[in-house]
Amino acid sequence: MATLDLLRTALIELDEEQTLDLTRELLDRGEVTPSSILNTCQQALKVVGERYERQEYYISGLIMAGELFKEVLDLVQPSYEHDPSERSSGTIVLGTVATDIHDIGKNLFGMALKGHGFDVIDLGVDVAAEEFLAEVERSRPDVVCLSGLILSAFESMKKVVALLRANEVALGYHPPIILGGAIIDGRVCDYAGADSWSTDAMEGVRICQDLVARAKKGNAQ
Ligand code: B12
Repeated sequence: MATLDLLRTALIELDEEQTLDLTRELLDRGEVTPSSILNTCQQALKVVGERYERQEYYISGLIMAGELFKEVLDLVQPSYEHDPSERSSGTIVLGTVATDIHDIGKNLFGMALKGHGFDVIDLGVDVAAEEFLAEVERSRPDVVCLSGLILSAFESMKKVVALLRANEVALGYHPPIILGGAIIDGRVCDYAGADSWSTDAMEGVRICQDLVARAKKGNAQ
């Protein structure tokens, strides 16, 4: 019988057939939530990353793990869809910062935001600070979300924050900026000068909801 533990092992071992069969079975049985399936896969990818670091897996292992996660995401996605007739929770500009091409976590976070009623403008990967600024000028989002998984992303995040902050007067408001991605923590957040951070998509959604609620309260006063 399928369990989250078996799914974790199948993904760590890069066994495509097992991973997809177990995901389908878990979804069909409905005893675990779609989020717990994705959390399990996120943990498995962390282990794949550690094996890559120890040179037990090559780059092909990272690629395979990434592709497998995307296939799992395709199976899980329908459970996340939002009723388009509901009012928007706010607008988010999202992107993976310059020099970084990791997008699985960004896409997953984007999907979770949409599932909670946010309009998401996804700028893609390897996004320059200037592109973030241009989009913020255009769409005036409630929150700007930066994703990054490699060390060079820290510098890119810092650049985005500095550029947006330097243009606040012209923009006429202070767009909150939050960071996310496997290797982000409080120190990176402080270094970049961002407002908040998370390594968990659902917590990221809650942070966006809080920021939007706070801004609304501020405007009402
Ligand atoms: C898959 C993978 C790849 C794939 C990416 C495929 C793709 N389309 O994304 C490929 C093979 C392309 C790749 C390439 C590289 N990778 Co890579 N990769 C990984 C791996 C195994 C998994 C990443 C992943 O998708 N995780 C699953 C997702 C769901 O997790 P997540 O991204 O953290 O996202 C979650 C949260 O963080 C959050 N979230 C994400 N974004 C945001 C944003 C906001 C605002 C918020 C609030 C939340 C949020 O939501 C998600 C769900 O909860 C990680 C290992 C790891 N620990 O993560 C290494 C890892 C990130 N890679 C690493 C490296 C070194 C590389 C390469 C440099 C390898 C090389 N020699 O070429 C290149 C870099 C290329 C580049 N310029 O970007 C290192 C980085 C180490 C470091 N300190 O810099 C890691 C940590 C592996 C390791 N332990 O060594 N990689």
